[in-house]
Amino acid sequence: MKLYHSARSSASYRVRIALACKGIPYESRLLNMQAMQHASPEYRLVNPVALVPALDIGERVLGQSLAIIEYLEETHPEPRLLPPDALDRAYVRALSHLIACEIHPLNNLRTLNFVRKAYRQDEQGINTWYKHWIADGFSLLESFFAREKRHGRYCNGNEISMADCCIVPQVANAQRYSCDLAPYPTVMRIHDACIEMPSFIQASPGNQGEKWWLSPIEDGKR
Ligand SMILES: N[C@@H](CCC(=O)N[C@@H](CS)C(=O)NCC(=O)O)C(=O)O
Repeated sequence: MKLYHSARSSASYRVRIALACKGIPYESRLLNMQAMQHASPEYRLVNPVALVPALDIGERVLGQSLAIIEYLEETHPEPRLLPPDALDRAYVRALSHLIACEIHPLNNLRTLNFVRKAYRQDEQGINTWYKHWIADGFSLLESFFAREKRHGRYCNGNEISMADCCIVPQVANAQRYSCDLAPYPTVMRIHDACIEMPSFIQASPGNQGEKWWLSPIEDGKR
């Protein structure tokens, strides 16, 4: 398998955590998003929607981090990232979607670039936007935890799940923008417990190196 990803992309980080938790080996194809490599014609040959991550499994290239994690779960069931009980699974998926669908897109690169350009915002304006949507989304997460009462050391009791693969990268993004995370103690407690684990350390942005992907020819995409 080849994973096309970017070190600080939270959607990529989700998939790296899942791969590391399951101990699945892969070749890293690191894209430099600051250099807009994800939008290059070369990368569009790999993934026409110009987003990371993408997982090349040989006969197909898979996109969308949660779809990739669910694929990995079905093909490599142990250790599991989705619980055996249907209601628990719905809970884990709801939490994952809350992060991936309600929080992440509002602060994605192209969203921020659009706000910057179309509304003529400087870095201070972008920071205000970013912090607003993090505070809004993290409050939703705290309310969700408070109502469901299914969390323990991790999002779903004491077992790592797909929701943990989502919460840690989202916190990393918020920390990068110096958001105040003190009002979200449950989120932070779960985050702090997860990042001690070797699989989360292995998947972290700081451990991805800086060997950028350059050659679609080498990857057989031309
Ligand atoms: N829903 C997608 C989101 C993928 C995504 O938006 N990735 C970001 C990096 S975290 C990206 O490629 N952004 C490029 C852009 O916004 O132009 C997933 O979960 O894979």
